[in-house]
Amino acid sequence: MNIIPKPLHCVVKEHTIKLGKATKISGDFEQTKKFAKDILGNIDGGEGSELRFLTDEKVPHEGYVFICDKNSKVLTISASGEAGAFYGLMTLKQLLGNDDIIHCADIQDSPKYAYRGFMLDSARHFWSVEKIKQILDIMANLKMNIFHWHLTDDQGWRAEIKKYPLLTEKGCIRKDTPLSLKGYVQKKEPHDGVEYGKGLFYSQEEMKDIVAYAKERHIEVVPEVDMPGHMVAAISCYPNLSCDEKPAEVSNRWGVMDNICCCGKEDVYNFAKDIIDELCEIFTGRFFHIGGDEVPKSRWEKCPRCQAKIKELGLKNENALQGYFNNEIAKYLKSKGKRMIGWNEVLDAQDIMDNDIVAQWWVKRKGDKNEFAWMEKGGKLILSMSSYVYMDHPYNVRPLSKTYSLSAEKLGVMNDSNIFGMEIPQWTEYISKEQKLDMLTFARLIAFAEVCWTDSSKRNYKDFEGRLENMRDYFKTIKCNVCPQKIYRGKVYPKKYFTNALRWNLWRICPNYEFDEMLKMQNTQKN
Ligand code: TNX
Repeated sequence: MNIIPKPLHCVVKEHTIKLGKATKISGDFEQTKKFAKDILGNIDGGEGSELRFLTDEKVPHEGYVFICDKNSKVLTISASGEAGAFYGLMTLKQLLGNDDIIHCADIQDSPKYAYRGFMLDSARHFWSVEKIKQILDIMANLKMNIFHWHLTDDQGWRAEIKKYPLLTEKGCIRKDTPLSLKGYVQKKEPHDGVEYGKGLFYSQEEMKDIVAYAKERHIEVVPEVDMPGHMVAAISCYPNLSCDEKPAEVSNRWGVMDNICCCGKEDVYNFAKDIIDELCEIFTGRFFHIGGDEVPKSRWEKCPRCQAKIKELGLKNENALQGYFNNEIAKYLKSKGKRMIGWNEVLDAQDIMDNDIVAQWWVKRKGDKNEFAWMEKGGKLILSMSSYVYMDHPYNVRPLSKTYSLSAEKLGVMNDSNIFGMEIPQWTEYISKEQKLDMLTFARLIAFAEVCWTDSSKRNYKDFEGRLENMRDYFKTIKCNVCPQKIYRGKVYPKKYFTNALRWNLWRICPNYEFDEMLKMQNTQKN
């Protein structure tokens, strides 16, 4: 059966049912029935058939039971809630494909993980509201339910904050954009020489629109404001946020910046809380992501205010100061009914940290001691291991099969009870065009949807790839353009003497090489 993610149990039947405009849509789940009408409304015929939605409390949350009755031409989708009914409908949509007849199957389905996320970096490059809605449609089709929105970074601030208008007047603009990391260490990497970002931010109305659009599709939007590091864009507008208070420019370099917020200053805590106040009015979900990754402490070590704060609070060191900052923000978020998420570096101060924080595990460090200690205490993790899932890296280094092979066990986690779920991030340093975004996002998003929905014991890469190829045209109709098989298999520059180290280096000096290869392939196909 051409269904992705692969359902838990599926028994294929011999018979078919013809559905269409004339199909009677009956039963519960009003919101899902509206979507069903839209889907079937595009197809002629279907007389005498019925699509029936039923409430069944026994079906697990987000799960559904799908039954095709041969004689009565009734297709029943049962679920305990609207999300499950919607996912049953998404399965039906895939079974229809670009056809109007479905080959019947009895399906019982529910997800492995409750948190199935995709992250988009809108800070390095901006993506239109329309493009984001298109991605949300595709996510819904793949039964994914978290859209993590990376809205701020050193190279651009993209969320309108009424109290701090400079953030989107000045903080969204950088002088130019690096083209690669060639000569990076000597600070000589090439730039495009073109100013980027004027007016490229989301108004509060636009963000509300995205949240509502996602919600209708059972997707929760998790905003991220990366703090106290990755804050150069904000510091360039309000230099008093930094330790030395010196004027700064929105960064036009990639990587980790040592100019971070000064956690010895009340101003910084108040600024963070003001931002949270405005964004919590817009993002109505359960979570708020505060980043917390890549926070070099060199400035804090020399900053009299940071040192005074460490002394005053009796903290062990600079890591503990970040832990204190995290706790203050977590407490504030909790008072607003939100749970804080941070990248796994926040675990460096776990001895003093609120246990309710969720850590997103993207990078391996110090033998993973901190992450395992956190789980032992009952702390929750989201799995986003860069070596498996990062989408911005070339397939040549990380073929699709590698992403598909991810599981908690692979990371040494034998007890799943502290795994909140999984998320796949798309960072956009080198992605400025929608065509490249599609190429690097969709094949992996489709594979990943199966990784977080279907238990690893039921997954098989070859079988998955077969379904992906069978469904290529279907995905195209929902604007999900999957890159060529040769690309996602990582077969560009596959020569034996190309070690992985060489493949990385090639990407560092020429991050477009795989994309260029794809364009060439497409052009020769046309000829
Ligand atoms: C690391 S993942 C980062 C990002 C970069 C990404 C590039 C994480 C929490 N930090 O700032 O964009 O690598 O792959």
